[in-house]
Amino acid sequence: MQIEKSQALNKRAQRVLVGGVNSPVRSFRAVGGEPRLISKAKGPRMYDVDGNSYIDYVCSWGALIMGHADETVVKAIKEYSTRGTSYGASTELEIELAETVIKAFPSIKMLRLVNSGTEATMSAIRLARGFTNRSKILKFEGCYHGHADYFLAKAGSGLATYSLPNSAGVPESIVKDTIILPYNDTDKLGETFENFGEEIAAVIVEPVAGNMGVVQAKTDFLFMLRELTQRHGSLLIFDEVITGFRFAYGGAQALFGVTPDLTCLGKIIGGGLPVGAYGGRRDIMSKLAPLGPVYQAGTLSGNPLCMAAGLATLRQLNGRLYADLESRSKRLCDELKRIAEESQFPTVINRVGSMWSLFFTDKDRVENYFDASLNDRELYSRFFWKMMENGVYLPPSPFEAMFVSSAHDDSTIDDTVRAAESSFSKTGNAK
Ligand code: HOZ
Repeated sequence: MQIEKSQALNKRAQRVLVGGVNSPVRSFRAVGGEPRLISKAKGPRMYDVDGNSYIDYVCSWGALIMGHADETVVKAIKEYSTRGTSYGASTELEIELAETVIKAFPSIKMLRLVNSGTEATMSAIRLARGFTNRSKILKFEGCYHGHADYFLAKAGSGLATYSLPNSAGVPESIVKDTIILPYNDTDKLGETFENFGEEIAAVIVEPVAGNMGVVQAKTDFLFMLRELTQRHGSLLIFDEVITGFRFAYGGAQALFGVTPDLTCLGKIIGGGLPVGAYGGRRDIMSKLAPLGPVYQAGTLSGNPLCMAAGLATLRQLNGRLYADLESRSKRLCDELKRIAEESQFPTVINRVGSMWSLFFTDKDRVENYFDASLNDRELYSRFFWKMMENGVYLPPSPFEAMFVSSAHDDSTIDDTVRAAESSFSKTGNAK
């Protein structure tokens, strides 16, 4: 595989970008070796600057449910861009996107659009604190809610990837109000609410965690969260930045039948352009400026190109598309499990719809961050590089989710299975 151009660009990047990247996981440090610089992508495939082609299971970290450069999305961006790229004033597109989201998520009565998932979650916390007049928030180990200071403790994604329990630069005084519990642990949850229930402004949770690999919340855990928050006057915030529109039109809350007070969205609703959103109960959202005293604003919020790309994506989602995503993702994961077993690699594959991950572990199940952290990183790295050599691009970290898009057709899945067969056979011994 030729990689000279990527290597040269990496050298250039190291001089001007921190670690050569603009987001740590992209540096490939977790898997060793050098990142490939991407020059274009179409459908399920990405192409690097040296012309190598990869079937992509990162899909812009879940944003690209229609695959790369989807024709409808590209057309919408092209068409709208001739009318201007940003006004700092409202447009009809923002209303349309909000209406579309509200129709899909019955728990959301009003929405605020922002520019990223991080902005959505940090603003939702401010709003929850403003609404309840309480300070404490509760989050779960291995869940990642973006990089606002008070979330950066025992978080997933890049912190898990680089084994950072928390981030430097976050004063103790800021995280003192963050309570952290193990995911899916109903006993600890009950105890915590008994002790601090009246002080907790909000519980924030990924209903399917996608930042310690994919780990699904148990239904009784989610129901308990709903019951306890209601009883103690705390708000329940679902971080559906990854799961929103991923496996059902109404997100994970539709799948599990649990209704949060606030929901955070991002990724898919921007069709691959930078977007975030938070919304929920009308009485809570009405506390936000200009209606209420909780402040949050943004120059590029509701940017028309992002709205156009998001709407062009959401309009294509339907039951048929989700059914296809489910069956192709299931076939892929079943085949990977079979190959791993035949090759005598102990693995757990967690999958919810079209998001999934592969843990190299002796355990039977991966249900929380502790289980996920037992993933054999060295084995993952070896497998990752064999898959790269065989033309499949997996996340360069064992703690990130993998995504199937509607562009991953049956033949793409077949190609991936063949690549996995060859990769497992060359990954060496499990131990
Ligand atoms: N935190 C992102 C995935 N969960 C990574 C974003 C990126 O590196 O592009």
